[in-house]
Amino acid sequence: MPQPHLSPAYCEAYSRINALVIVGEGLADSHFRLLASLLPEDRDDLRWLAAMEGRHARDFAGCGRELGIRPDLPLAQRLFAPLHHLFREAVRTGDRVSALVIQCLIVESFAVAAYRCYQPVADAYAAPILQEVLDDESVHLDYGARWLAAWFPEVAAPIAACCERAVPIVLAMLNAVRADLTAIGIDPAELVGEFVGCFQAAIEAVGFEPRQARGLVARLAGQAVELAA
Ligand code: PL3
Ligand code: FE2
Ligand code: FE2
Repeated sequence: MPQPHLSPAYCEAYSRINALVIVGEGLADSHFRLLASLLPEDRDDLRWLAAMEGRHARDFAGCGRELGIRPDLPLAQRLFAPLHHLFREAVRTGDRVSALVIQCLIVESFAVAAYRCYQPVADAYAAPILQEVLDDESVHLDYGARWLAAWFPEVAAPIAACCERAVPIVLAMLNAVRADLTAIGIDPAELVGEFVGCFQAAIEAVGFEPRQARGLVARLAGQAVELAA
């Protein structure tokens, strides 16, 4: 049996996707540290979450090494830059709601969706790592959802405004790596569907009515489809 995981096309695509995951996890580490400075009352918890992200970055780097692949880190940094800048802007202006929405609701939903879609096609080394990481990501999502829910409905409008800016960025990132996702066995449309479902559930957990949540998410996802067309 040929080893589909090690064909040259697979390895090339994997070097870009693996880099995206390593950079995304590394940024999540730095974002939770910045959140710790923004929310001093939760500082220790947030530093703990940051340390989990640092571990994820190292574990995924190990997955690439295991396959003998060098991750394309500069490309991944370029792809993550717009989202990272939006997060930095929120921190700079002391906008705790936007910082939590970007990292805990949007980035973590992105991570959960990506890892769920990768699970069925993951190699034997990555599979157990993915399961552990998935459990951690739901803790990160939960932290943000609980914090925001405590301030709902006061924070409803700022949450929606932040989503308008940040969700299209994530969908554009996914679009930029469509071909690579397909090459490693992930259907990009399924990944977008998984992201939409996960993100909508997060928005509902914060306090939006299911109908409102569906409307917001459908509008943002629709814009991205137009963008791609
Ligand atoms: C939050 O803890 C980390 C955020 C990382 C987001 C990475 C998204 C990567 C998108 C496509 C990845 C497909 C899955 C491959 C897994 C090795
Ligand atoms: Fe993570
Ligand atoms: Fe996370």
